[in-house]
Amino acid sequence: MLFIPLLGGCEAPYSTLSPVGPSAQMAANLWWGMFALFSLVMVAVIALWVIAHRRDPGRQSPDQQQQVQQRWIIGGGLMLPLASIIVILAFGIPAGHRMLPLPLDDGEPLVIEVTGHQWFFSVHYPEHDINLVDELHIPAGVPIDVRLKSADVIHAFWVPRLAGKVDMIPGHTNTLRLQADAPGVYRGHCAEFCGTRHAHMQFHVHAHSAQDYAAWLSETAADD
Ligand SMILES: [Cu+2]
Repeated sequence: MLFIPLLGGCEAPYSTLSPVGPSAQMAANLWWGMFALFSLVMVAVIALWVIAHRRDPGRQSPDQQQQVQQRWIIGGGLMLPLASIIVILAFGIPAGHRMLPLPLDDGEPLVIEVTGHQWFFSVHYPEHDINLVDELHIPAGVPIDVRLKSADVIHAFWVPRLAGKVDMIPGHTNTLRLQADAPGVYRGHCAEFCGTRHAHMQFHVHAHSAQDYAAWLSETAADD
């Protein structure tokens, strides 16, 4: 109950709990699953604490007392955390796997290169030779591979409503598979402290319908 007022903040533009893409949806599902599981554990622990306080200890021999203690250590201290971790991994590992830039059943994903700088993102469309700063334009409903690089220090590329965050490492390229299910403007931010202006290192992802994207592409390519 205590959490309900806090969840009101989850509609914000940076909220991972209002996902608009498949991999963000998986992360949100995992979050809700973990929230439910840990809420259940917390309620059970509080209930046991209340029962333990009210219970009449009765007359137990020291041997019996030790047996009860051992049972609780094995059950609550070993079996319960182990079972919780196994359940989370059983859902978490397949979810993480599906977020990888795996080969598609048909066709190739659109590739966009994004390079982190202190303190902006330069965006390059290799197929169309389009260059942008702090904004990406993508077609909605199709997978995009964002190739992430850095020109100086470590940054991280994160559009919370579309996908997980991935580091941008100097001398190395990481690929993030990203998809917006609906047209809209989605906010992104550098998610790795990279210097004094890190807090201002923001960008926007504009997701267009197929028609609008084609129009944007021909207009922007002509301007360049
Ligand atoms: Cu940063």
